[in-house]
Amino acid sequence: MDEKKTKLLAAQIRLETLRTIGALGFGHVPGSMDLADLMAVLYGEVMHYDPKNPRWEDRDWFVLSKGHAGPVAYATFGIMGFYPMEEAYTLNKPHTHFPSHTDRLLTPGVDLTTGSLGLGISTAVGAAKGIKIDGKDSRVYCVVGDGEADEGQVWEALHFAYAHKLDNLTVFIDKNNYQLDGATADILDHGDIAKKVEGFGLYVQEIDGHDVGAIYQAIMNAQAKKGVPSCIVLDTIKGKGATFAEGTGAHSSQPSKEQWAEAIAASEKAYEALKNA
Ligand SMILES: Cc1ncc(C[n+]2csc(CCOP(=O)(O)OP(=O)(O)O)c2C)c(N)n1
Ligand SMILES: [Mg+2]
Repeated sequence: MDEKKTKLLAAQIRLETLRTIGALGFGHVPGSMDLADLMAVLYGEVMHYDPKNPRWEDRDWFVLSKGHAGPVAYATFGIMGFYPMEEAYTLNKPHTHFPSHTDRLLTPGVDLTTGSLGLGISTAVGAAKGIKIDGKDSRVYCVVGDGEADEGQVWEALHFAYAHKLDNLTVFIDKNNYQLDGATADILDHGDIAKKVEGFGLYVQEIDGHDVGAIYQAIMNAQAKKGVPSCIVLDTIKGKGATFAEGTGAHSSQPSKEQWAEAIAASEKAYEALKNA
């Protein structure tokens, strides 16, 4: 894996995520920004896809079960050439193809519709099973939020994935320790979520979700594991790379014009610094 290139891509994804949500002025900045490193590894290094043919039959699938992070997917797809990046700056405006939550009928690159928490992983498991039935080699990558994991159907999906030996499925849990109303530990404590998933029979790894090298290695380990689905728990910082959100635990953001300008300028600077390094 080209670590320098991947870090640069992650910085570009963060910048375009901010520009996309910034064009509207408010939205799910924190839960989008913390996935930029994962998206850079997946779309820059790991996944097989064709931006000119998003429904290519042999593609790998990506399911953003925490669908409110749609903007980080739109930024990634725009950068990778699914559509001109500027199109995503119509986020959530009338007649847009970029709703705040991902919709497979509206946006090229979105494989399954999500937004109602718990739904995405259930359909991702179905996709992984379907791919097996069709005898294909494609893989399914699905991102679940740690708050989302309060939903019972997340655990039903894991149960099914284990029982059907879906080793073409990798589930990422974005463990940023916050959900809509506050800290996950205060709302409905999971305890050690990695151990919990392990108890369902999956092959589980827990890593720094902002370390692109570690993410890549964990995905390679997951791919090498035969007969069981995998889960990678990503330790992340909600809002990573957004000056007004990082470290606040906030779920959505409506910063002032000045705060937007400051955040985008800081993100541009971070991107340029990596580009010139
Ligand atoms: C079934 C369902 N219930 C409630 C919501 C409203 N909602 C949207 S995001 C969210 C919190 C999700 O927390 P988490 O999964 O930890 O997301 P992240 O921290 O990654 O943003 C809630 C309750 C929803 N989208 N779907
Ligand atoms: Mg969370």
